[in-house]
Amino acid sequence: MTNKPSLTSTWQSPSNLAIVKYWGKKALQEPVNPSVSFSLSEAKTTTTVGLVPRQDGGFSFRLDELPVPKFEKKIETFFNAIRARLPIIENHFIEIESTNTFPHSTGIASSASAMSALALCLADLQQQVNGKNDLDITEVSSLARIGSGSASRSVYGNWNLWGRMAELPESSDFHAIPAPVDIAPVFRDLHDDILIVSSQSKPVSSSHGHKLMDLHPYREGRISQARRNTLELLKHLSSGNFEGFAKIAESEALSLHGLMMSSTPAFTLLRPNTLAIIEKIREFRDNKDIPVTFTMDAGPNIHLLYPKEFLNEVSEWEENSLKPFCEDGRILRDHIGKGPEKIISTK
Ligand code: 2P0
Repeated sequence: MTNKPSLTSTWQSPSNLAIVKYWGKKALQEPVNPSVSFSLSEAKTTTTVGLVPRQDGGFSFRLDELPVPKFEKKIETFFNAIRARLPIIENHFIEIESTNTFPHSTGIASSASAMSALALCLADLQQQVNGKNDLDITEVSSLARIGSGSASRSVYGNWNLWGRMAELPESSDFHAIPAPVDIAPVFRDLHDDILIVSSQSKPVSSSHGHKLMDLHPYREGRISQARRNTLELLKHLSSGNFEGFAKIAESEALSLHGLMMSSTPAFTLLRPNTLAIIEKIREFRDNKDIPVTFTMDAGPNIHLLYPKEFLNEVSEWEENSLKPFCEDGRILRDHIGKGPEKIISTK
């Protein structure tokens, strides 16, 4: 910290991977459809926020000790939207320092881990200033959502749901909730190997992609599809049906990219090697009796998903058959995680 803060808070928060995808928004970053995700274990952001008493507010942000103008803009918009809910923003200078455990542009949603870590620090500091020490995690999820929609799902570990469904009374457009079903053992320690097809920055941001859903010709169909898939996915997560899970995961990933390719203007994030890997996965599954499936985020990289017990067989196949399609042979290995953690300084 460059200034001398009167209070600090440090949180480590994970990224998450959606199986049913959030794509399109309304009002203040509310989703047009529900989404279901799991939190990762290795891909995390650690953020320290320091409060320096100052009447005219303001903030600074550094990621890995460097300023990032693109993210500063996002934080400024976030602060303007949450000012009324967090009075500390008005009368303090907010110093933010973050580090990521994963490299940029590798298909891991850095805004989900970054904005959830920031929301946790801010909510924690507001409680400290108020003389309290408990956190209302629903409120934190709602704050994180305003920073970045997918961040609402990162304030919990394991499986989560964001978006209102009449059939699920606890669900909300304002904040995520833990998936309202018992998760079968096969889905409790799912592995996610991220096959890096390209680490180049995306030509179209997710925020812009969301906007293109406003007038998308398939909008209504997409909303119904996501609702159906959410209810089905929850059933599969609870019954342990991997085949059903795989069908939804792949259909959601391909539908997301189909929506991008049928937007006006259209854009394509898939690369030839993305499709080559998908073919290899289908071939492997047809020939072996091993449950593997895939999803994609808004990018060209493939997330290969499989239960922990198949780690050895899958790793060997990956090395031989999938690595050649990855940029510099890069594969990042991750799995389902337990959610955010407060870091207590021992200094
Ligand atoms: C998701 N994605 O559900 C979907 C699937 C990407 C593909 O949420 O504008 O970074 O900050 O709310 O959350 C990426 O969008 O967008 C995203 P903002 P966000 O994870």
